[in-house]
Amino acid sequence: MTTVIDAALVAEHNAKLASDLKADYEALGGMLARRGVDIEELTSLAQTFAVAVPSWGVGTGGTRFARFPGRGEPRNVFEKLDDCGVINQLTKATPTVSLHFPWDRPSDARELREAASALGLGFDAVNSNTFQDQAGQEQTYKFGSLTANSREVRAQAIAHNIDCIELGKSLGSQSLTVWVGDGANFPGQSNLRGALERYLESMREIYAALPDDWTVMIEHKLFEPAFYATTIADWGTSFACAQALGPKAKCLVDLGHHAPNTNIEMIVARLAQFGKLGGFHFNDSKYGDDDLDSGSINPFQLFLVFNELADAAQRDGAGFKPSYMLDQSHNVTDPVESLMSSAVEVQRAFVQAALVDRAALAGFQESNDVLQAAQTLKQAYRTDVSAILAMARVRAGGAADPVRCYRASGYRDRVAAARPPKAGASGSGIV
Ligand code: LRH
Ligand code: MN
Ligand code: MN
Repeated sequence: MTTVIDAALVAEHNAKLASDLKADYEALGGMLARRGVDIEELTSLAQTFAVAVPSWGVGTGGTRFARFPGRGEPRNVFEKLDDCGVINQLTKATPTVSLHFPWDRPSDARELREAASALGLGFDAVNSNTFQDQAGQEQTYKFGSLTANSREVRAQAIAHNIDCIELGKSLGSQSLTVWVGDGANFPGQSNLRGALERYLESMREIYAALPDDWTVMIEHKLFEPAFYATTIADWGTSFACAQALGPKAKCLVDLGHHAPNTNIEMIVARLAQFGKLGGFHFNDSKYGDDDLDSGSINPFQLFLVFNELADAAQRDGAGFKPSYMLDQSHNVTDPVESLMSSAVEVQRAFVQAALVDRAALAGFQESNDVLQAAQTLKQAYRTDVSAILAMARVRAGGAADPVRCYRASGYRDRVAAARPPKAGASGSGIV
């Protein structure tokens, strides 16, 4: 397996931080032991955590208004994989990549699969894209894709999704995520019920092309680019469609795709209860689909989501295994640094949720001791588990401090020299 940053440099970085880490780890271990918690168990648990990196996240994103290219941006899917390799090498928490087609369409799928495995990477869900016209395409998605009035447009969108499944199969992926921006900008523009009927009709054809061990994940989003009525706007619509399609259809929750203040953890609980929680796109937001780094705005919400996931895991056992993916895009930070930070923040929420004393919580709920129930969650959330995360990384060969190690490696300078800027690099900042 190739490493993209010199392993000796990572070892040197870890050696410098070793005594501080040991002291922090022992102090935390002592504190947790007084609560009856074994730090070693938590560290092993942290090592089981994995979240996929979105291929489109390693390029510099943009907004609907502007795009400011970053230094050393990857120019193709192989370079994107290299960046993903660095993220996993230093965090040891991102062993898979989620590809987006046609942005990442390889000319040779086997070559791509081999490049990934040389970096120790595999592939999570593949994403289709019918929210944007592609060069050489016959029909336009201006008025929708899977819900379009035109039979020809729908057929093209269905064929693209089936093509994504075929590509995904050859890459070892096992799920397809479908997000469509279809909807209306004005009242009266489309028949609201008719659009959903056409969506289901199209999705049935895509569903029929799924291998037995595959899942199709329906991603809802409140608005944008449709500003009046988005066809798959909410988890209720997503859930109803997943139910109508069958057991291989599930729902994907992108944290940025809800109205401000929506109780996302409750959506997670509902979907888990009814066996339809397929996966996540983790990110953070203040206003809308902001695609900011996980945990940067509302880390307590992220913790509460993981608290529901811990509850579902306890109830449903090993069968409960939603996909964890990041979905973010940046204009102002180095995407590798941002993705590493996000992966660590999601892992932090996972470990903090494992610290919740579930038996005590259930007892306080039973006796209606509201204050103590809330405090039980807060105690876990307030615990700084950074030393556990760092120890889990170091033991797995990652970096004690991924961002510091990355900066010391000079990776960005090296790729900036090797990857001269390319105008309008694809795969980021479109939505
Ligand atoms: C839509 C979305 C969806 C797309 C990605 C680029 O806003 O979250 O997941 O595939 O952004
Ligand atoms: Mn998303
Ligand atoms: Mn989004």
